[in-house]
Amino acid sequence: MHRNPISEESLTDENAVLEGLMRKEKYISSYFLYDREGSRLFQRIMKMPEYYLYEAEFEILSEKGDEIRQALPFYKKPYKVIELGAGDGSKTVELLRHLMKNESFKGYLPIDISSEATQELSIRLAKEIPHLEVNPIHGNYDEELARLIPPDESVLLLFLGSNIGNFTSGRMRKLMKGFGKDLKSGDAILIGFDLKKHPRLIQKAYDDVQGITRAFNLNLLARFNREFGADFQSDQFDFYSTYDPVSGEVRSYLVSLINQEVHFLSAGRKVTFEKNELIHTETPKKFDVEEIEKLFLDSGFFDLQIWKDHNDYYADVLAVRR
Ligand code: AVJ
Repeated sequence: MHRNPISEESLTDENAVLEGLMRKEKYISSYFLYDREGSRLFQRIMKMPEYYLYEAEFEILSEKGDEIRQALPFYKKPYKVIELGAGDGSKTVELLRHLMKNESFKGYLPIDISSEATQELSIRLAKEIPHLEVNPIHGNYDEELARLIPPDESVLLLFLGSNIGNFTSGRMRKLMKGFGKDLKSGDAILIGFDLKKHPRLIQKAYDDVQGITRAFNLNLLARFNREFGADFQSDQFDFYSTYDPVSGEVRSYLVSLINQEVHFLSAGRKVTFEKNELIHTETPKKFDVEEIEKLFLDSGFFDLQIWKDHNDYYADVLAVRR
């Protein structure tokens, strides 16, 4: 069983969920969104026209991938690429293709909590970049990272897809400091950030008319029914998402439509919901460039280089560990 990276350390998954649902402001970690069904729904989200993030980062990695390669601080020293939360890696393939132009690029280690996603990725890579050495790891990145850093090779750490935006500011800082601790001096990190933009564009990306994002969030309840023997009735919950352009935070919720009790059979526990009570599920954050620079400099990284898509919707930022 993996540990939940967002909630209290060392709780089992079920206890972490229950702990969040017993709070005054109910909460489910976004970590639980990515079971098999959730990962499938997230792949559909990435293909929606409203979800601009995917295309924007795809554009950067395919069109600027060669500049990124040339900006790496490794010269001719051998290095490996470790990717956190790789998912199906369909954008990363674009960057890896550019990196293959140097013999010093020695291999790719994608880490993800979805084993289906990393499996799909291995198959794709075997076909598309047959000479690349790929070593997929199924697990939690905060546990795996330190273990995976090779002592005698440099590392390019990838944290793409704006995954960093789903951490609260305190945890984001901790995470960045953790990267700084795990990486060696001279290693590099490339992080994808979604940028602040017209609020309506962001609102639509996280509350699509087709209802795929809604299904993605409601899948949490179905998952708990499947895995923990809970008895959530999905049709008694709604989905609501809102964007605050000042803080840059999207906040997504499930809303209880009635007064109701939900039982977690295996744990023998009960959770009560009042009509209109919320469960907070996600807080994807949008950044401005000043905030991004501060985040890196405060966590021991320097030599920042920023690439954006042609709309200025999204940024991939490269930095070197001091
Ligand atoms: C996978 C966390 C980057 O925040 O954009 C997409 C998840 N949630 N639509 C994001 C998500 C709703 C996504 N991340």
